[in-house]
Amino acid sequence: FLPRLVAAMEGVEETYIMIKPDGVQRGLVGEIISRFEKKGFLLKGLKLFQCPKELAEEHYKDLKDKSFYPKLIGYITSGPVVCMAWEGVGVVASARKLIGATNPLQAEPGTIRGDLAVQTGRNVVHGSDSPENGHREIALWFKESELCQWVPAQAPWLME
Ligand code: IDP
Ligand code: MG
Repeated sequence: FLPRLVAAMEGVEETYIMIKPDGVQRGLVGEIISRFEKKGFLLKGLKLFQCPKELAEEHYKDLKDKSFYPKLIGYITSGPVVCMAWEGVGVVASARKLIGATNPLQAEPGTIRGDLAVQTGRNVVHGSDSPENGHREIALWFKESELCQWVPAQAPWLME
């Protein structure tokens, strides 16, 4: 199985997924992790973390001119978040589909935001928007030593 598995790794991407403080406070951690796990992506990093203000500002630096930016930084630093690094072929766009539209009222039923949230300012989860940002954000939120390279036992049953 292993040579075929390595061949299947062509086009592999990584994405940074974060359960925001509302998701943690509302007890949705297991539910949200479970959706990515069941889909079949590979979990490479996972931690509960109190985000410092400087890190939140760096993560959301592209939004610093938006009117909601101060509230966004307050929201993300208001309590612990769950940081995750997920790997897989096409994982960036697929994770964004699992998450759903930014405004939960416009997110499709079946998506995380569509099922579990009502407001843009409390939309429970973050997902990187491009493979480049996936790399950038994982490097921003994780130390190299916090990431595991491993092959799950179920790998040959997920990828041919
Ligand atoms: P995304 O999380 O779906 O990629 P972005 O446009 O990158 O959406 O915005 C980042 C985050 O900023 C959103 O997930 C949401 O928490 C917050 N945000 C975006 N637009 C608004 C808004 O109009 N009001 C309040 N918060 C917002
Ligand atoms: Mg975004």
